[in-house]
Amino acid sequence: MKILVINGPNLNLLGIREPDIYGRGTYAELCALIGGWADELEMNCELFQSNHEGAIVDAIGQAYGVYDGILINPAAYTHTSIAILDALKAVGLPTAEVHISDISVREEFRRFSYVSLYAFVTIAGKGFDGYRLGLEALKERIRQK
Ligand code: CA2
Repeated sequence: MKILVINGPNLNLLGIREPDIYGRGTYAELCALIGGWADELEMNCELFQSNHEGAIVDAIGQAYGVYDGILINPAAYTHTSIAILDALKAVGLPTAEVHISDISVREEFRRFSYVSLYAFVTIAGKGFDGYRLGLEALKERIRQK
């Protein structure tokens, strides 16, 4: 089972600011955790991070026929990007959305997610553990197909 894990803008900067919201872990630590969880779950995960909307759209488009599912934290593009939503719809892969913080209790502009209009599950507010929960949900969903 091959999963593309996509992290959006500024997640490469995790750990340097706002530890009360995002924790103290760095992006490198998050990647190592995802790698360990993927091994435990016997899933093959590839990690992709970009600060550019078009690069994320391209990565989703290129996932077609290569991956069985997508785990995505679109970061700020969550709340703005119809292009990412359309790319996900176009490739039609099972997609789990994850947010480190609980976007439902933060500023008003973070409460709406375009990606959640396509994702079969949205996990928010569980910190880095949300990525493990997202992988588990994807495994179950892809198994049932
Ligand atoms: O909670 C999440 O995972 C978010 O997707 C994170 C985004 C934010 O725009 C979304 O509303 C919720 C922000 C990602 C990175 O933000 C940083 C902030 C300070 C220091 C390092 C990264």
